[in-house]
Amino acid sequence: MTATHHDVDPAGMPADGTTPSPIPSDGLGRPAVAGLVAAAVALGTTELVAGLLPSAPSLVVAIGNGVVELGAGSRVKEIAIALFGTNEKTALVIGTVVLALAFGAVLGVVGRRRSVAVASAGIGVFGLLGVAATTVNPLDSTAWSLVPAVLGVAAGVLTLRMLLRLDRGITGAAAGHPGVGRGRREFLRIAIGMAAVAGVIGAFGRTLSSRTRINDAREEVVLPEAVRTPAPVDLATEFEGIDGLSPFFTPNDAFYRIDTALTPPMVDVASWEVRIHGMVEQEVVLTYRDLLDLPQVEADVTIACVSNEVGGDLIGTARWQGVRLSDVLDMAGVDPAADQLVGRSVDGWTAGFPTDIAFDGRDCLVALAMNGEPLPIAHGFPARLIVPGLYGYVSATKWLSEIELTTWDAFDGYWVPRGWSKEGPVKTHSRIDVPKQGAPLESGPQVIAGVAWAQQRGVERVEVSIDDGPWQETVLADELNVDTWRQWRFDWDAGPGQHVIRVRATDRTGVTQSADRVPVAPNGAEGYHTRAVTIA
Ligand SMILES: Nc1nc2c(c(=O)[nH]1)N[C@H]1C(S)=C(S)[C@@H](COP(=O)(O)O)O[C@H]1N2
Ligand SMILES: [Mo]
Repeated sequence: MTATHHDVDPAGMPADGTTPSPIPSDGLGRPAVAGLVAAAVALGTTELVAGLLPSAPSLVVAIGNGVVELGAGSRVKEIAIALFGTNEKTALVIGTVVLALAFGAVLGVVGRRRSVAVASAGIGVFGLLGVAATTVNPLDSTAWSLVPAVLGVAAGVLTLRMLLRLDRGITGAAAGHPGVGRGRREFLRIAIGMAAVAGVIGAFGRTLSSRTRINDAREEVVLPEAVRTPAPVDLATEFEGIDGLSPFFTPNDAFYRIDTALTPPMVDVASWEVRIHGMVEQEVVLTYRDLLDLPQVEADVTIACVSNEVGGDLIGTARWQGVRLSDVLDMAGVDPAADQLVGRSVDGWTAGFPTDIAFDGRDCLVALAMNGEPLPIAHGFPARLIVPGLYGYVSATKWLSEIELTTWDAFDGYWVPRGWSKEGPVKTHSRIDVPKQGAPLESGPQVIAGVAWAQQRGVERVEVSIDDGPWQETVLADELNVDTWRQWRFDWDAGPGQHVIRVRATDRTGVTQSADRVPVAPNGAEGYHTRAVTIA
């Protein structure tokens, strides 16, 4: 076995186990690693606990802020900005973590050379420092900070003791003993494993707390008054009592969600902006505040997914509020040659549609609110596009970060190269909501009801056919506008036996939806929705 400097302790004593030494040690590397890992576990635990408890502040952030507030502040901040650009918050967090880990390494050595109790107390002091730092920011709860502090210190102390015990076992064994090599490898394995776990739980805790912060910011938004759409026609009470029929407005928590995001992007409105650029006279950058301060309009629009199967539920109606897309485009001055408008999200998803659509009078919005509340995070907070008449995949960019004016040929949105049509107008369609498929029913009067949509054209007529019989006209709820679906109902005198109900819609251009089944790709399903029911 070749001797390395690790085999000799700093006092120059050979650690061959034969020389009596008050502190047998083959170096301070492992104790330092033990302390560093213990500090990482302590920090990871505090961040996890702070993330899980909405009222518990992050001790790392609190210490970072505390350092800035206390005297040396401006200088620290200057250095941080010089080193990390304007993102001094991140710099403070990184700085605090690095210092804490270094302090942990020192404590590891202290624990090895002097006493574990002293080192444990050191970890405790660091926890107290974190608690003390929360008093600097009036928004941090010092009482709640005790929970992550106590649990973090406990986890750190346990880790330190465990790793130092392992180290003592290794150095206690005779050098050159085959068990020593194995012990060293095991120590490293455990130390690296624990550090990795600490990193993962810490990062997870940070994600959880940023989620809480962004939810809080969203809840604090005060929506400005919007120009009301004409008072909605009395949406026929005769449709309200139909059990199982889709309500005219889809509640936000029941609204379908489709996107490529694994978890919805968490956008911090304090730093978020949307940039209107490309083929424009001047680039325009708008903050969330700017958008809230622009004239607000409301529009009731049914949006649908191109992937909605016949009879599917990837469709919903909401009252959207926001800024007219044409208003923000006019601020930038669109080059007449820019015949494609591309929306890009904070996570890089894109959707493009003809620029003309934004100016043809339909209610295209940079939407900020959905059914009277700021956009839910899953539906695009802080802002998304809403374009009546187009499927979402070519238009409805959520978590909007850019509006780029370009040409039709210069760019294809996210789904286009993946086999979906470049243009995505919504097809005229209808769905049966009640009775449910296979529902056991009594013979006698039954209500058949559902929804039909033909955004931009309007629904003219909905018909049902029972058991391949003649098409019979249904009763339609009043039309709110051409961009929202219409509920329909049909009173049926049901006789016993098996029955098949079919539905079809005709739009105001006179086009009746096609009977031929086509799949959702490349531009939306076609075919009649049918329901099989059994009447007792
Ligand atoms: N950023 C982003 N926006 C997106 C998508 C996406 O994947 N990412 N999907 C689109 C699709 S395919 C549809 S159908 C609608 C769905 O909007 P919703 O989830 O609010 O119902 O969002 C659109 N906007
Ligand atoms: Mo979609």
